[in-house]
Amino acid sequence: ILARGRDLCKRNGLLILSVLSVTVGCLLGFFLRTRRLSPQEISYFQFPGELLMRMLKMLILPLVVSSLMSGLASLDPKTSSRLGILTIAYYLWTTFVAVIVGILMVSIIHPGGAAQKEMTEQSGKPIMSSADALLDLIRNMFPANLVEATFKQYRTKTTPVIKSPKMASEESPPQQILIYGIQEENSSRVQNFALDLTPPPEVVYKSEPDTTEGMNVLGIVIFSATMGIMLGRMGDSGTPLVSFCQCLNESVMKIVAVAVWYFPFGIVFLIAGKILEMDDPTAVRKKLGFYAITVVCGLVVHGLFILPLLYFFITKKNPIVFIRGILQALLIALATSSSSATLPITFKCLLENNHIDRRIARFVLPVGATINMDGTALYEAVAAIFIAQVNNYELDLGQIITISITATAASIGAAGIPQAGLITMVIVLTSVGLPTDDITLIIAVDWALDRFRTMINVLGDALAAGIMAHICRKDFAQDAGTEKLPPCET
Ligand code: DAS
Repeated sequence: ILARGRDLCKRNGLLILSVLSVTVGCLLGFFLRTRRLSPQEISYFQFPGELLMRMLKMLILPLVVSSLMSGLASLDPKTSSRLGILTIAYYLWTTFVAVIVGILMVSIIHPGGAAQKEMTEQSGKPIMSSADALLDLIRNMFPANLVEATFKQYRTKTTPVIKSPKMASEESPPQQILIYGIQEENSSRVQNFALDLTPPPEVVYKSEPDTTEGMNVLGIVIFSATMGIMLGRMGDSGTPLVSFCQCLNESVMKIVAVAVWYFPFGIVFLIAGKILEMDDPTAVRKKLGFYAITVVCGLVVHGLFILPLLYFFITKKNPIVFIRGILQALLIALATSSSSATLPITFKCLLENNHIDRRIARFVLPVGATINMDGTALYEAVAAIFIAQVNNYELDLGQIITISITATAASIGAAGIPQAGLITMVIVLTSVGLPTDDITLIIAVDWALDRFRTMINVLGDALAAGIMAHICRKDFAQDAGTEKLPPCET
């Protein structure tokens, strides 16, 4: 028994540690809430968790660029275009299915009834038109400066864009919904908008710019994928750069193998620190209980039934074994609520536990972490219809179809960072004329639901890699594991 126990710990030590760290983090967080720590003490307590997030973010740029460029370059043009078309088609299809699941769930459970509010008047005007918001998403796919757009500390200025009149009343000061936008120097254009809701008055009038960390990996993916395909066509003359990317990718994965032993420690403080910050759970339970249940039910149906069944029918393999292999990545997704930050671990799990061909993983995962967000798409559809229900606003079939399309598009444009889905939700709401400031209704539980939808996002990417590896297995059989460059294409 000792030998078996030792073997189990050796094989799954990290996974066991991570499960324990999530549990300890939750217990510690709720215990410390009773101690009423000061904001300063909370910020010190959150430091180890902040280090974990920074370690993961530090690895994303080199990992995504090296994976895509070396992965695509080592595929012959026919295989890379076939893999690309199949992957994108699969991603769009599963994202749309997720939206349909969400719409069905929210229509059946009808959580908006419990949170009904008197419909006084159409509150607040849309923060920005859906056309502007969609243009902003497309604009961000082509950042002027790739590295800056990916990891710059966004200098933001508080830009009071909307006062929600229904909240302003005599006894309470006018609250504001602010758009923390990226204002380019000397221009009024708000780019890469993010929502920050009703901070206490003293924050609203803070003069110096606030800073929020941002990440827009989409630009990297487009650049790296294009470069990878170009390199693949250059044959031997592209060897130096491809070899550099292969070495870079290997070294990043070795850093991950070392850093990953810090993660359980960081997860404890990341989760506990978040619990210390959250609103009073009882205050949100009655209004948002059914809403949270609807989202979780939708995520479970899509993530634990539809996606695994799709994997089983296509590959004829046991999805449970596959999912067990990526449990570590799912836990990191739960702890960080960032699918981009989880990417290094998703790679590690797929290559080491599920033995997916690295050339498949190097393409499918980075693209998936940026444009394939089933959990987010489902969530945005549910949230939009929930807000319509709360406002007693009857959506017709055309609006439901609009929601399913815009939720799919918004999830593609959402970055793999915490609460990105809340930000792009503006597009879905404005596309059907719903009041955008009603996002305040769901903000209280968004940080928790974000973790679960991020898990489904990561699960969807990983299963996609497994499915693509099965579909393209013949293309890779002859030179499995090697990464020789295809002959130069004249
Ligand atoms: N947290 C996002 C992610 O990393 C998902 C979301 O915000 O909806 O996938």
